[in-house]
Amino acid sequence: MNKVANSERLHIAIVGKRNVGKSSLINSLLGQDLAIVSEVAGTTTDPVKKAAELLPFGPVVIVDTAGIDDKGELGQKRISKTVNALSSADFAIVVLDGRDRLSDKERELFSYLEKISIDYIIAVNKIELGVNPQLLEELKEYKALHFEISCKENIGTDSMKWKMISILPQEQERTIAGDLIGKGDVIVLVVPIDTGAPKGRIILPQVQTLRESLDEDAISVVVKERELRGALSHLKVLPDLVVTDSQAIKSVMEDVPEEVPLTTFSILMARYKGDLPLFVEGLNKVEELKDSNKVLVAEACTHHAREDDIGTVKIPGWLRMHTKKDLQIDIAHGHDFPNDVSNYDLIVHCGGCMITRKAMQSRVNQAKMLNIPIVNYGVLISYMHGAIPRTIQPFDEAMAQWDRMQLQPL
Ligand SMILES: Nc1nc2c(ncn2[C@@H]2O[C@H](COP(=O)(O)OP(=O)(O)OP(=O)(O)O)[C@@H](O)[C@H]2O)c(=O)[nH]1
Ligand code: SF4
Ligand SMILES: [Mg+2]
Repeated sequence: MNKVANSERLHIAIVGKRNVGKSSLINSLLGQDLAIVSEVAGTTTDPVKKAAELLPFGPVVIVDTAGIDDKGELGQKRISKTVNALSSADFAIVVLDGRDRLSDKERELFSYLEKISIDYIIAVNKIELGVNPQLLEELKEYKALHFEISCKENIGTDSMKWKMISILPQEQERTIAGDLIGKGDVIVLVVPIDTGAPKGRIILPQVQTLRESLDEDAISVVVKERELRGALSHLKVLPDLVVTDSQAIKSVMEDVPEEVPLTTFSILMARYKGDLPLFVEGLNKVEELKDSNKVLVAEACTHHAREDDIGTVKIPGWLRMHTKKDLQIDIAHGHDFPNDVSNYDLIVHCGGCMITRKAMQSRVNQAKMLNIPIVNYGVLISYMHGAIPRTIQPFDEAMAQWDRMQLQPL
């Protein structure tokens, strides 16, 4: 089975006013009737993600969205969900009705896409019913390529698809841990199977690290924390790298000899999707928190909310115990990341394994732009357990950041 995780696929959002043919375009691009099409304006109400093979490009997620001209209070909520979906997209197709002129909503949409640096193309649809020459004139103001198509009559959709594939952003090949691993290295992965572990499987960062270790022709040993000591004593050599779940860091640190590089899956994630030196810098703020300061604990999916209490209980508990301050702590799950985080003093974000790098980066950039310190669970948990700087030692930039700070290991 060749299944690429959704968070690793390029996300293409299809946006535009109601009834312009967004869902029809998805069906045309994928050559299948996947999205619901109807003449009723407002058929698509929530962003709908479809994992698909966009041939010959490869695996993508196509995000169908509600019209940007939806009306009323509910309409506003739908529009804000569309805007949210756009912030995690890598590319967008704006669909227009060829008979109309450009509306203010569509102009705002172009400005927004340019502001958040998302490349897009424009699909002028329904051309078999006619094309408004003024619309084509108005589109000349914009740099984005436009294509005149008809989803209904299958005109121009194929050539648009080919051109789009040639300009889709190519994600730089990134590794979660591959650059730390050499051929023949011995890599030990510590994977606790506790109440937080999903039934019958292991979580994405662990799978990705194991896969990259295999790709690098390393020798991979996977154990629970209780078996770690036994595994290390059976090995004839010291491991070249140990990676553990953050929550087991205290006992793992005691079991792994000082000279062995040790890090956590969540710190690997911080580097892979977020910004590890920035998260290390965020630890400064933990020491400066004052009574009634506001902290946002953000989880990118609802996994932990269901499976354990890391974000709701443990992180708030550790923060309050460590700072001895009366903190105001808000928790955001899934897509509920606030549009405006300007009134927070610190953001503590989860590893973000289930969202795209783009989505994680957009949250990190929001914090950066507003000068709000941000850490991730892995960096914070390691720090709280006295494992920083040890767990960031393999990463030069993060270590350089730590060395610039006045903090001491706890
Ligand atoms: N004539 C013509 N009709 C089209 C074309 N593409 C889509 N339609 C029709 O336009 C209507 C709306 O199509 P959808 O694909 O549901 O449009 P949408 O933008 O997803 O609409 P909402 O989800 O309601 O925002 C349907 O009746 C389609 O059959 C086209 O190229 N030509
Ligand atoms: S995205 Fe965040 S909350 Fe969801 S499983 Fe990954 S680390 Fe946990
Ligand atoms: Mg639709």
